[in-house]
Amino acid sequence: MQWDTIIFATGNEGKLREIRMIMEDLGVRVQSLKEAGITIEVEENGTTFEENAVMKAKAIMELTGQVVLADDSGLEVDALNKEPGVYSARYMGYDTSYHVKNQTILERLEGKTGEERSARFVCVIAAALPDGRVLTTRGTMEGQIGYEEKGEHGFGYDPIFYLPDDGCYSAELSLEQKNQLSHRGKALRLMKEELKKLKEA
Ligand code: ITT
Repeated sequence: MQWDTIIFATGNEGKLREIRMIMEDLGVRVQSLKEAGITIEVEENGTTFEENAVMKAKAIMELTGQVVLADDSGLEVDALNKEPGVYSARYMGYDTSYHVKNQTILERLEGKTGEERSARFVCVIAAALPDGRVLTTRGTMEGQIGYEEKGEHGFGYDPIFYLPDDGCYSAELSLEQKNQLSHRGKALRLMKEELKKLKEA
């Protein structure tokens, strides 16, 4: 199996920054879809993070014959029946700004306090190998929806995601700090261990 380059099947620049930092020491070149010259959009019509991550990774593996990783992730807000969940990127439409999406979630939680605002980020990483094997790993980051938007780092829903144990919002964390704590950091580190074992086998 070719291990010099793997493709990470995402078009999300925020995810890519985090992924590249964590995968740095794997000894493999991590290529984005753009760098691999791939412009197709994979339809994400699954109902779970696992289904969508596997769908994305397999579609690009079948196109390229290379080892392909994909991330499907989102925000689950308990008081909103775990919305936006797998629809996090599509919530209120792809083209709606995150400022508007974030303000809407804050408004929908008006009157709720403390634990009633519990939420989590979920990330599933899928690996599709050219021999047909598929692996998945999952990571979560527990927290609460804050009362305002705060912080300049990260992307998406980070400005409204409050971490009670750390006393700050996810968008206030540096890239290094977020990778230590985040759903994506956890899922990627687990996947990195799986890939190391496969590479050495
Ligand atoms: P790709 O499918 O191309 O990877 P996408 O942005 O469409 O990119 P998803 O379908 O997995 O990705 O949707 C994930 C959405 O969940 C993402 O767009 C954010 O709105 C939200 N999200 C996931 N991880 C996040 C994080 O670490 N911080 C903030 N928001 C996050």
